[in-house]
Amino acid sequence: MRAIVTILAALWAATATSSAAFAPETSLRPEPRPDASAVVRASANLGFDRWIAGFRGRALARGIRADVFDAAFRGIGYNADVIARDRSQSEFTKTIWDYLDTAVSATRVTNGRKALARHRRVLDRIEATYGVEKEVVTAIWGLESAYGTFRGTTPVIEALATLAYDGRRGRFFEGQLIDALKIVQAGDIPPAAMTGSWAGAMGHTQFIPSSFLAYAVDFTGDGRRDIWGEDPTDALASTAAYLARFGWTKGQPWGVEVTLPRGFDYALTGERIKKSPRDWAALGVRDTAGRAVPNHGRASILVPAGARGAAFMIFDNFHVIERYNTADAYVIAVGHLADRIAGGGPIRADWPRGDRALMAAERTELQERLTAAGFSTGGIDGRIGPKTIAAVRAYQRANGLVPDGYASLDILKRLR
Ligand SMILES: [Ca+2]
Repeated sequence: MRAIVTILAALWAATATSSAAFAPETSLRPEPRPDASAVVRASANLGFDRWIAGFRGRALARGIRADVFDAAFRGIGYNADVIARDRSQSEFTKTIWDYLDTAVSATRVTNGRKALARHRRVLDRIEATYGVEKEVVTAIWGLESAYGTFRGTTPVIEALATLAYDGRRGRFFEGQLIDALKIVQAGDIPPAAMTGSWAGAMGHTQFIPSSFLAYAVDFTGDGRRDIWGEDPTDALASTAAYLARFGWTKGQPWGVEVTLPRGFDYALTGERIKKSPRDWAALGVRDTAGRAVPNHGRASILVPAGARGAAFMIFDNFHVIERYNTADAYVIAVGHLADRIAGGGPIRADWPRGDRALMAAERTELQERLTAAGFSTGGIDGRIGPKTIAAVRAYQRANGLVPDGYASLDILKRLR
């Protein structure tokens, strides 16, 4: 269990590397291939070379063979481009509707249906083996690499070594670097072919090294777990294995768009409150066709943009997708893209499109002002997480507002 928690923390850290708040745009990893002229060439760096010499001893002590280490580090240099990307924290966070417009665009839906058709046989076998629907696996593939189009071209050993040396989150990246060397040592991939995002997420479905070691599978049966090459089979099976490991329930939706009745008590929204679909139906919650939602197990009501946006009844599978990336917007995008690939329609409700996202300084200010007003956000980190949402909700309730937990600019202005 401890191992799993560590891996999860590592995965979250990697997916959240450049996110200030929920910044799910970073989940559309990896970035487009950089223009060759813009690539900052690895530069000689004396301190970096000294660090490698010290790290070599630590890696060998962890069981990496000297010949494997030396081959992997041949030609490796300090990669300034990686650090530049690590430093470029996005000032703006996308609203969920802007994010979904990109993540579940008509093009991504069309390409997803084509990709599924092209790989249907292997996706059927993966679904039969791991019990994860092929549309869900395909949707994650679509968000992580645009169905294999953008798998990342950064040399992973060099990127992780640079990040480990840089030290902002050095311990985490040194651990990932050791795991990357273990993957090379196991013979899954030659070091020069081990490419990925600037933060070390690799292949079709963007596994970081620790997740690869724990969950990647050889589905083709050739003795190598190849998530990097043209053939996506091992990567797609590895994603299904990952979701299965975290408790995916086949046949259960991730969530269902619902309508809430006039006068609905928004204090009942949020992931902490779970009821059976039958109990929700008794409170007037219906699907968009006006029917009670079938019983897929206990569920919560999520209103990611407050009372003026779409509402979803979410089931346990929602939390399984969270293991890939904890941002609600990411999970909704994966689930909704899967539904669309399967032939479903768009989200029916409107979003409060006149609102803009809070900037980083505003998110921090919101937390400071809520805390000062007696509604603790459990710390000031600029991230709108469950504690900040709960604080917003408590503030709204105390001030006679709809307690939907939506951290909007209106709330910040009221607090000022
Ligand atoms: Ca294989």
